[in-house]
Amino acid sequence: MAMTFDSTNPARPAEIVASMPIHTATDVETAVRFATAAQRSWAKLPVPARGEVIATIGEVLTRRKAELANLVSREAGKILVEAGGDVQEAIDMAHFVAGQARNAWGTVHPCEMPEKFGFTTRHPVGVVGMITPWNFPVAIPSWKIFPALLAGNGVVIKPSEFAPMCCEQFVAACIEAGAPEGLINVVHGFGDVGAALTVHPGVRAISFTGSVATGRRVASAAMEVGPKLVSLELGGKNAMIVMDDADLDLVVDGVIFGAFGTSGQRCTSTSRLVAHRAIIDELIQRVTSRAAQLMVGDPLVATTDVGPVITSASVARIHDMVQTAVSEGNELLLGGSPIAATGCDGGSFYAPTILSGAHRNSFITRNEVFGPVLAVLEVDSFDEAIETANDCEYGLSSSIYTRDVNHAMRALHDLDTGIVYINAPTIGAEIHLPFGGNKFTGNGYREAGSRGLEQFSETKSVYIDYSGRLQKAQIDNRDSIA
Ligand code: UN1
Repeated sequence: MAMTFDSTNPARPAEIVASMPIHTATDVETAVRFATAAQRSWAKLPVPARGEVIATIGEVLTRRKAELANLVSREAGKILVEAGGDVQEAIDMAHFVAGQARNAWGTVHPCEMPEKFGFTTRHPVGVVGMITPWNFPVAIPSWKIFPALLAGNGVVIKPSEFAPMCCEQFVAACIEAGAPEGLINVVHGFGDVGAALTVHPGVRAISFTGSVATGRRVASAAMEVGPKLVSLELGGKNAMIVMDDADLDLVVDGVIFGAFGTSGQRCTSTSRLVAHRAIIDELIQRVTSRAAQLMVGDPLVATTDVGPVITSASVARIHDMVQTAVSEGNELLLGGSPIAATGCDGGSFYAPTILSGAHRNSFITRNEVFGPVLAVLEVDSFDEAIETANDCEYGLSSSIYTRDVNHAMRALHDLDTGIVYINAPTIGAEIHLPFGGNKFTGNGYREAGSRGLEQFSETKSVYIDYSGRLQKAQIDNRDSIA
């Protein structure tokens, strides 16, 4: 009998959402064997035929959207509308990737020699290992699994132990839609299962989304036994700049959604509010009074604005970080403590929190909180705002609110992040644009969009010479060596 672990509802931890097996290295071995065998015939299917299976997965997800959203809400603690958005992202991704199946699969190039041309094409990498977080427990697996399947790969995925059932059900939908037996395998458990997957010689590529610390371990372990293709999607410390000409009504809506949506647990969450001195007092007053009205509570209740954070350990970590900020002299304007919610015994709730007086080197400015905590920084000018936003180890998302087109254009050029928003908060990326970031946020890959296939396929460059003679590039078409 396999050992098991429970995933629980973060709003009501007494409610067990699922009981899952704790897999072992032997189970990982079996999963890789299944994926390897299934991948061989899957890769023989024409790409549009693979795309049709993905399109059908989109239909199954659409039909099961409400049920899956309910599960996301119960297992990951997202309020229902956001849980629906999580599932919708996977549906959108299915449509997009299915469409890619009938799109260009490479590029054609003229050659420097006559009667010769070149083109590129994509090939599967084989079996892809995936390690995914709990905060987008349906969307993130879809960003990885659909392009990996389209590219002709087999999959072994290890979801977070905090939302294993969401992944299990997502994969069940893929199988219901016609993904072949053994092609997508889920392994459950803790860090050692992810580690076994990472170093398995049958796994050619590893796609990881999570913390910088774990990402570093995954990458070095994979390279130790590799080389392997390793793509990392790590943290963020995303800044929203508010200039003195901004539409403050729009800003307030944006900050509230960006900082406290998903209880601040998106890697794109707005966690630094970089505000111009001329408007900072009014902005702080308006954001604080709006945040004070947010309904924190059961994510299944339609009137709830902010659900729980994922675990009681998260509550403790967030609280510790807020206390460090306060001890450094940052002023606590709102929140700053764990709270209880009606009907949610033992739920892991943290009050929406706003700290002012932070500066560039403050603890709260430099460290990712992953909770409903916003730090406000004051700046005097556009240049200082950009420098402040960029003074950060991470480079995922950023935003600027301004009505000055020159400032907007300069900001989108100068902000050192993979995603930039103008007059919108730092969250809310759409799946047909590349997603990912600079600096410590990743290692250069992008997920989703046109680049989503890159991490799951090998590019092959092909030269066809129909001249009937040996043609030496760089030599025959030159008169001399000079
Ligand atoms: C994440 O936080 O890990 O852009 C992903 C967004 C979402 C995805 C976030 N579409 O906020």
